Amino acid sequence: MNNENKTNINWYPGHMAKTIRELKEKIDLIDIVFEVIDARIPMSSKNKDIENLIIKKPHILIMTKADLCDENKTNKWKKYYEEKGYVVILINLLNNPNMRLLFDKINPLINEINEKRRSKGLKPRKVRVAVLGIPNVGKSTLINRLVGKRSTKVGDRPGITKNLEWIRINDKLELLDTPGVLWPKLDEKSAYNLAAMTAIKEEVLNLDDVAIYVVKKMLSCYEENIVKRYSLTEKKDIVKILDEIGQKIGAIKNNETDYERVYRRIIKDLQDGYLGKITFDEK
Ligand SMILES: Nc1nc2c(ncn2[C@@H]2O[C@H](COP(=O)(O)OP(=O)(O)OP(=O)(O)O)[C@@H](O)[C@H]2O)c(=O)[nH]1
Ligand SMILES: [Mg+2]
Repeated sequence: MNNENKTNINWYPGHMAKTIRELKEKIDLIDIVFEVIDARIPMSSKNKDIENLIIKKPHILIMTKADLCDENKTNKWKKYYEEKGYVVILINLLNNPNMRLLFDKINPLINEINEKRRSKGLKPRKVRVAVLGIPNVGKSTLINRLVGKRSTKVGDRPGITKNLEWIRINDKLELLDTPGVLWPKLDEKSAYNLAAMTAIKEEVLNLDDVAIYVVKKMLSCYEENIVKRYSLTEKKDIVKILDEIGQKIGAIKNNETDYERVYRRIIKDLQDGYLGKITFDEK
């Protein structure tokens, strides 16, 4: 374990800066914004650079991955954002999501925009919605759900969408799919939360740091879940805990714990929901 090499997680490749630049250029073309965040990290997954860019646009805050979050905690965040004036939707985009919920919120905005055009003597036109957010939160999945078929690429890694892409939804609506963007200097807590929830490319991470962060966070907030998952008897000494997990999952090499496998399993279990429904941002 290279604990002395403390992670200074940062992932702000050129395409993210380029996306922000292109969005700034296009912002006047955009009528409405869907800001997509991860319900498990409602604060860490909200990008201030995006917030600043869209401050004057009507927008809807969409919290995805509702199936994986701790509803109790996430609902507090939902309420917090609602009190700040946001229209918020908490949604599970897998398993037949009810997109009516979203259309019910967009339709009044569409009507309002067309009404404004009409009052200026302009013809109604397709309303343009930009779907923005950090990597891997489900922006493209959301668009596919709205179109009703797979029209843009999705994947369980960050950085799947590479370019801005307009997608027609119906006669009234057009959506802009965008690559996920982070911001240049991540604070440590957000960085670990983002890393744990796969918003950051694996290649730039020290998996040991991320996995240990997850274990500690689980022990402090969801002790029962992690103890049960790996039949832990140890709850304090991190090396002993990792050894116990190694034993439990059979990650043993030459009679020693295969830590690399242990780290990967912990992170994967978290992401796949095997550590229970969790929310890592505290409200
Ligand atoms: N469990 C769960 N998984 C989801 C949900 N929404 C999206 N996903 C998964 O999250 C992963 C990322 O989805 P994408 O739609 O590619 O995410 P994106 O925001 O477009 O990502 P980038 O293009 O990389 O910025 C995929 O594996 C989806 O199946 C959800 O509500 N619940
Ligand atoms: Mg995408």
